[in-house]
This record gives sequence, C-alpha cells and structure tokens, in this order.
Amino acid sequence: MKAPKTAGGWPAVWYTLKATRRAGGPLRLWRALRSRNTCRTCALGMGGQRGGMVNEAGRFPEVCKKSIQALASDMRAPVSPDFLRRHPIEILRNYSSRELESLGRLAEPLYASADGTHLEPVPWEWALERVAQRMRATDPNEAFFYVSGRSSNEAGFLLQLLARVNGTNNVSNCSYYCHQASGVGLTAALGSGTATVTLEDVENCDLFFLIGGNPASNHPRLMRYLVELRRRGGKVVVVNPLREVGLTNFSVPSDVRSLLRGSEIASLYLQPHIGGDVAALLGIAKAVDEMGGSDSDFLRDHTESADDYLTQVRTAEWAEIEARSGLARAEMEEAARIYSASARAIFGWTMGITHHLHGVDNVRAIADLVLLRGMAGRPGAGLLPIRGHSNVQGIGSVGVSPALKESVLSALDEKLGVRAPGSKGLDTMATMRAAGDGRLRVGFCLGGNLYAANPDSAFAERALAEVDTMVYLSTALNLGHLRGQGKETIILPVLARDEESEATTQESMFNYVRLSDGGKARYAGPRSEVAVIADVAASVVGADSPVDFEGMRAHQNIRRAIAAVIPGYAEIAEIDASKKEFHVGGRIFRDAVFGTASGRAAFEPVAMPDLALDADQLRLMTVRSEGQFNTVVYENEDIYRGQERRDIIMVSRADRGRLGLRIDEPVAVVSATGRLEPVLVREIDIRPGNAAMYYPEANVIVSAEVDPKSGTPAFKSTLVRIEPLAGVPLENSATAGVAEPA
Ligand SMILES: Nc1nc2c(c(=O)[nH]1)N[C@H]1C(S)=C(S)[C@@H](COP(=O)(O)OP(=O)(O)OC[C@H]3O[C@@H](n4cnc5c(=O)[nH]c(N)nc54)[C@H](O)[C@@H]3O)O[C@H]1N2
Ligand SMILES: Nc1nc2c(c(=O)[nH]1)N[C@H]1C(S)=C(S)[C@@H](COP(=O)(O)OP(=O)(O)OC[C@H]3O[C@@H](n4cnc5c(=O)[nH]c(N)nc54)[C@H](O)[C@@H]3O)O[C@H]1N2
Ligand SMILES: [Mo]
Repeated sequence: MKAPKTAGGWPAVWYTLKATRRAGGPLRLWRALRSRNTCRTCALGMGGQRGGMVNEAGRFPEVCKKSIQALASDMRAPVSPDFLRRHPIEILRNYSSRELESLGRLAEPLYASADGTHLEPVPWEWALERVAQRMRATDPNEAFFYVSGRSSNEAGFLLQLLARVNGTNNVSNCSYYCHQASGVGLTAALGSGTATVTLEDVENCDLFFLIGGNPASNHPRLMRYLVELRRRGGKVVVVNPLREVGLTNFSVPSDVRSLLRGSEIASLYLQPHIGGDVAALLGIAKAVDEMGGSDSDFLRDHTESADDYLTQVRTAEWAEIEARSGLARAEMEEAARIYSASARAIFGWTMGITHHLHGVDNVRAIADLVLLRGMAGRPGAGLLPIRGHSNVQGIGSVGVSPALKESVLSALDEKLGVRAPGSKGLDTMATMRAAGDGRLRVGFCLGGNLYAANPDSAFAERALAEVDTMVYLSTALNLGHLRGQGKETIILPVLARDEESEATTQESMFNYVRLSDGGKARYAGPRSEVAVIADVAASVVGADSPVDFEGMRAHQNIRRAIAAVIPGYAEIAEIDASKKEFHVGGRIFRDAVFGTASGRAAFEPVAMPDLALDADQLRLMTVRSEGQFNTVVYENEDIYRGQERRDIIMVSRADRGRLGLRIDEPVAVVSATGRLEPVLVREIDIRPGNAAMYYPEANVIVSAEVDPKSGTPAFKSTLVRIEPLAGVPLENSATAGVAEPA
C-alpha cells in the first residue's frame, strides 16, 4: 500500500458513501448527522443547538470521516444473545479490537461471574441491585470511579457526586492518560488549565504552531482552518518527529478547491527527536531573543520569573540544544524568524507533548516561548491544547477528578450540603496500582476502556483481575470487557448522546458548552447514563443523603447543581429554556490579566531531557491510525501512512539500514516491560533513532511509569530493541516511497 501525496480528500468522501450502508441508508445517516447533538468524536466540537455539522462559529457543512465512523458504529444492530451463548469468554478474549467492534451495540446487561464461562444476559433490575449491593458492602475508599470523555457533563457530575457523598475521592478520568499535563502546566503558567483562545481566534491568527499532533487523522476539521490560514498568507509550523502526509498536504473534502488540488499545510516542518521538544522550543526561544523578538514590555508588565527564563535562554549552548533536539540550529532559527514576524500566533499541541515523563515540562516550555513574545492575553493569539474526546474537557470541569479546587469544595458544601471526604483520591495510574495491590474491591467505569488505554497490558489485566466487582457502562463491547474483568464483571448498556430522552451538555476544547437534544433510542435495552447512576446512587446512599439522587434523574436538576457549584458554568442553569450555548467564564484571555493570584503569567525554565540511547536502541512512540478511535479499531488500514496492517514497527530508512532489517521482516520488539512478536518492519519518514507503532496493541511494551507532575504515562517514549525472528525469509515488498528527513 502506497502512502498518498495528500490526506483527506476523496477517500474521506468514499468512506462516507460506504458508511451509509452500515448506518442503514443515506437518509437515516443524514438525519442523524444533522440532529442537534454534539458530535461524538473529537473535542473540536460541532453540532448542538445550531444543528449537526455546524461549528460554534455557525459554519456549515462541517463534517469529517471520524464523526461518520463513530455515528455509523452507534447505529449498528445489537450483538445477538445467541452469539454470546455460542462464544465463551475464552474465545472472545482473543478477538481483536476490530472484531469486537464489528459485533455491534450492547443492548442487554451482561454478567460474568468469578467462574463463569460466558457473558450472560441478566435483567436490568438484578444488575443494578448487584452493583448497589456491592458498593454498600464496600468501604468507600475501596471503590473507584473512572470516566472517559464521551459521557455527558450531567452523567459525570452525578457520578462524582455519588462517589463523594458515599465517602471517596477516588474519581479519575481518561485525561490522566491524555491532556493532564496540559492542565497542570497551563494552570501553573496562567492560572487556568484550558485553551486561552476561541475558534474565532484560530480564524484570525497569522501563525499556527502545531506541536506533537496529527490532526489530519485525529482532528480533521482543524485542517480547514490551517488551509485557510495559509490562503490568507499565514504560516503553519509543524513540530513532529514523523513526517505526517496530512500535515504536508491535505484535501479538505468540503472545500472544492482544496478537494481537487490539495492544500499545502506546513510552511516549515521540523522533525526533532521524540522527547526533543523542550530543547527545540528552547532553541527557537534563543534565536528569537538573538534577533530581538522578545517583548520586553510584556515581560516586565505581565509576567513573573522572566529573568530566570532569559538567563536560561541566553546561557544555553547551541551544541547541546542541537544534540538534544535533533534539529539543526538553522532550522530553529527559521522557525524563530517566522515566529518573530507574527503578530498573532497560536500554539496548539496534542499527545506528542503530553505523553512523556516530562509532559508538564513540555507544556511549560511551550508556554515560555508563547510568553516570550507576549502571545497570550490578546485576541487571535494564545495557547490551545487540542483535546481528544468530545467531552473530556467537560468531564474535568464538572469535578470528575480526584482533587477538587477549593472553590468547588466550598460550593459543594454550601450549595448542596455535600462535604467531600478529606482523604486523598486516586488518579488513574494510582487506581491501577492500588487495584494491583489488592486494595480495591469495586470499580465503576463510565465509558472508556481502562484496560486497553493502560500501559503495560499484562499489568493492567492482572490489576483489574484483583478487583472483586468491575462495572462497565458502555455502548459496545471492547477489549476491556474481556481482558479487564474483575472477579465478577457487570456490563451495563447505555444510550449514545443522540439517543437520550433528555438533553445533555458537552464542553469543547474552546471552552464552549453545547446542548444536545438527544433523540429516540435506536434499540430497546440501553438506558441513559444518568438514569443508571441515579438508580445506583439512590440505592447506595439511602435516605440520609444530602443529595436527592432520585430527583437527579431529571437532567435539568443536575444542570442547576452544576451551575451552583462549577466556576464559569452559571449559564447552564438556564440553558433548557434559553437554548443558549456559552463559553465557560474566566478562561479565555483577551487581555493580559491571567488567572494566577497576581494576574501575571509565570515563566519556568525547564531542563532539556536527556535522550541518550544505546546503539541498538530506538525510542518508540505509540500512535493512532486513521482507522481507529482510541482503543476501538474500525479498519486495519492507515491510509495516510500507507499501511494496510497494524502489527508493524515503522522505522527510518537510516535505522533500517544500520540495524540490517528488511522491509516486512518479522521481528520481536522488546522493551523493559514486555515483548511483542511477530511484528513486521516498515519504513517511514521519521527522525532516525525513533520508531512508531500502533496503540493499543503496543501497550504490551509501554512502561507504566508516569510523569510525577501529571500522573501521565510516557506513551510516546519507550526504549526498545528490535530482535530479528528466525523464520522463512520474506521477499522485500514495496511500501510507502519515503525519503529521509532533510
Ligand atoms: N481518528 C481519531 N481521532 C481521534 C482519536 C483517535 O483515536 N482516532 N483520539 C482522540 C483522542 S482521545 C486524542 S487525545 C487525540 C490524539 O491526537 P494526536 O495527539 O494527534 O494522536 P497520536 O496518534 O497520539 O499522535 C501523536 C502525534 O504526535 C507525534 N509525536 C510523537 N511523539 C512526539 C514527540 O515527542 N514530540 C512531538 N513534537 N511529536 C510527537 C506523532 O508523530 C503523531 O503525529 O485525538 C482524538 N481524535
Ligand atoms: N499506548 C498508548 N496508550 C494510550 C494512548 C496512546 O496514544 N498510546 N492514548 C491515551 C489517550 S489520549 C486516551 S484519551 C485513552 C483513551 O481511553 P478511554 O477513553 O478509556 O478509551 P476509549 O477507547 O476512548 O473508549 C471506548 C469505549 O467507550 C465506550 N463508549 C463509547 N461511547 C460511549 C458513550 O456515549 N457512553 C458510554 N458510557 N460509553 C461509551 C465504548 O464501549 C467504547 O468501546 O487511551 C490512552 N492510552
Ligand atoms: Mo485522549
């Protein structure tokens, strides 16, 4: 399979046509796409009250292959009880993510007992009582709650309320494996943990720094803004060890000119080492400073610790910066020239920045470079963590986290009469470790796939198996239901957001809160997430609870509670009547007054990580393909990288030659954590010394060590060795025609 010269374009259009079949016809798909519900894939956000395929600036049509894929997936018929009777757990355990996904929706509660051989359908009332009874019988601090980012604000808020009323702060969410480093880093720098800009700012910037992300695959609708930025004469600087086709050239399907001819994206493409961003950003800062690009008025009037940073910038040696970043000084100087010429720059980043043991330092290094030129706190400029799940930001906002802000704690107490327990809550990896140590009895997962999202898959499976009762609220079967089983496992089927009988809300990465109308349930069986949580809660905490959980079945009552407790969310109290979607207050900085106590933004010089490798080692990143959404694989192909299968390791031509590997040669990839084999060798344009494999399969070899500042694993940085496997020699087969980085 050859890599295309452009990404997006006709394949995305073809896919849409193909998906109509899966979704039960074009009309059914069109109606679903146009319904007033927030898009369920990434946090760029579209849909809601302006209608499906409309973004928050009112623009139509906004569409991407991802949204259609995920929607079509939710529209599929449920997996049949007969199928589950014929396929024991032992067999299903060996299904791939894609095979499980293709089975269809979940419609009945399923139960696996300690010695059960099958996932057995059980009645709803029995399943709910079982969950409640297990929770009642468990010390609250021996229970944990995990929430993914596709559930609603209402469900998330209610779940953390249940946890806290019951007496535990063991409430975590998928952002601990995702953007937590961004929240921690931004809060320290600016006093607010989310984007400082809106979509309108993106439309008005003249430079976009895209660091450590592949939006062509993962946030395709961002690509249109980058295409338009280039058309109005602006620049895009990409920082990514791997040359992603879609960041070089992209065809926006809804833009005829772009669809026909393709659009150049990157004005400059820098390929540092994996983990080399701190050094690269420092190098750019040094060059900016040398060419007089620093904004000394801004530094003096609106920041703290600027001198410490300037000292670091001025004393850093180019030789060391080059060695640690993997970039040439001239490349960093070119980026600095572009940056220095910009009046309105936005810095956006994703997992290439956060998935490191120094993820928070990476974010601080970005913030430092932004502040150096005063590019925060003014229109059209600022910082933009490009979020993953469609409501991951909302889930964090409404209190689904082990530690709450002081203001939220006191509002919970004053407004709802809820005293959050004083005990320290467990974040996601701390939860897994406690589970592995046999310290947790009940796990309650609202969506997601805690098993497959985890590094060190063998550890993850063992850890969850120590838990007495694992409860999953899910829309479809996934690897976690089979390999993340507790001693007993209860799977409760829930409605997707466009099937809810009551409205729900979601928050985009631009801090914009959308209202989803919901709609008709597609199949009998699944229940609303809120109803399930309210039922369990009412039965667990009983009559002396300060919160009327029965009453919280009405989403509007939850929204009132959110408005009373969550900073910036007051408008949600009226949203049912007003239908007015809104930006969360206090987060967008249009003036240089920040959310810190002093109102000033804070610099922090961070050390350049040491990336030394032994001669036979490579540094491995784990990435998403174009055909998956997180742990759910829809298609084996990764058309943009020109790969037709997933059991591969992508290395540079130089490393392939140096290590004497042949294309398609079967090898074992070995790390300190595990061994994965057989894996086929493929070539890609990546900075030599580095390699890439697909997530979640590669989690077998990713270490469970975390960034001490954010609790996030280094999913992008595993040291590996490649061991040839003895076997039938394979013919070299042609793969993507790639070139080495210049
Ligand atoms: N189609 C699709 N869309 C998705 C998802 C999906 O699975 N599929 N997942 C959603 C979620 S939850 C998230 S968080 C986002 C993820 O979106 P991304 O962060 O774009 O996804 P990853 O595949 O993890 O890609 C990381 C990118 O970072 C680069 N990278 C790796 N290491 C480094 C490094 O050290 N430095 C730099 N500068 N770059 C590096 C890789 O080459 C790759 O291009 O996408 C969301 N949208
Ligand atoms: N090696 C490696 N590991 C990683 C990453 C990586 O890049 N590399 N990325 C990390 C990142 S960024 C993230 S965000 C995590 C993802 O971790 P999670 O968010 O835990 O996992 P997902 O795969 O997104 O979860 C998918 C499941 O959610 C359920 N679901 C879908 N829609 C709904 C809904 O509306 N309601 C409910 N209740 N359930 C629903 C379905 O059952 C589906 O199978 O993985 C992390 N793990
Ligand atoms: Mo994510």
